Amino acid sequence: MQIYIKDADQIIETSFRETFKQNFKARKEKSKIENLKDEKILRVKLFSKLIRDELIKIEKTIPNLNSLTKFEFETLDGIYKIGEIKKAIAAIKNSAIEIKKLETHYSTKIKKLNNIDMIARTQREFFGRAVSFVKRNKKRMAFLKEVLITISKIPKLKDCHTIIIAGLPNVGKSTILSRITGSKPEINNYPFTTKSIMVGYTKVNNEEIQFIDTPGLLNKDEEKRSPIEKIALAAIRNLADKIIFVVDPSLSSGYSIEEQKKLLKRLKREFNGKEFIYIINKIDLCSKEQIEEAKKEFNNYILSGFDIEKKFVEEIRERLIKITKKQDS
Ligand SMILES: Nc1nc2c(ncn2[C@@H]2O[C@H](COP(=O)(O)OP(=O)(O)OP(=O)(O)O)[C@@H](O)[C@H]2O)c(=O)[nH]1
Ligand SMILES: [Mg+2]
Repeated sequence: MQIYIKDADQIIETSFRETFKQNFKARKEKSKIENLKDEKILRVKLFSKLIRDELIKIEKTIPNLNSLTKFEFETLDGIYKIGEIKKAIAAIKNSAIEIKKLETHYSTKIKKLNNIDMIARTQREFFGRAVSFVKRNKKRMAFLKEVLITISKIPKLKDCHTIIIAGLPNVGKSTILSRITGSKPEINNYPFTTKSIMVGYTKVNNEEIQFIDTPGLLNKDEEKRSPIEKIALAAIRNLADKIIFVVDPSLSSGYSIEEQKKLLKRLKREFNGKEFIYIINKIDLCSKEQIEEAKKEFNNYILSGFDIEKKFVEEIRERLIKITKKQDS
């Protein structure tokens, strides 16, 4: 997406430059004053068109707000309020209409004049009024530019069955994502504020399931999250149907079961009422005792590890089939 939106001063400056660059050919059969009027009107029309084109371009650059995904809509609404964005676009569009009206009014006026000074003054008056319409939109243009930049940073999430992959760092979340989504998963790395969101897809029963790995975001304390991170999470919460919680009992990630349970407790609060699927990962690295302890803590678990990858994928797919069936009924 092209983010380039000119600001008000740039629009005014380039429109003036283009307007006066244009050559005007005087016609021999016309009087000096008639030629002068033609020239002034030509430049009024050109300036009006250049400015209106720029204003309309702003509206065209903003994606259609009615065709945003639920995730994009919620994220934008949370930060700016969709109503405010619509108002800004409408005001800019309206200014373009008003400038067109001014163009007609001043062209007609110039045509009727017979005094050189008056003709020049009337043209100047048009420029002044058109410029003031652009200047009036200065804040709105800056606002829409910011909205556009935010839109470009929102990961392209779909409105389909969505599962969040959560767990402490290094427990194997990304590995689980690629195990589930196949050998060549469509895994995208979106820069999202300071962190990134990874998205992968798989199909069961012809239905697409979207997996979101949100490294760092979920493990952060609420108060340490930036406003945009909070909004992103609110939107993800809204999209998520289930949460896969990855547990690593092997201690190789550097976290004890107790610490992992603490995160789970917080996520249960945060994703209140959502179903959790527990994956006990890295069992190839675990002692029997570690596996037994984890099994007791996390009911309805699925085991995962380098030595049982095929079995894991079969089990998780069975679970996913149940999920899609449940949601469709
Ligand atoms: N032995 C073993 N190692 C695993 C398994 N799954 C993942 N790992 C390793 O654990 C390390 C971390 O895996 P990742 O998938 O990157 O973990 P993550 O949770 O996505 O990590 P962050 O993105 O940093 O939070 C990597 O070196 C993986 O190869 C497993 O089942 N067995
Ligand atoms: Mg990862």
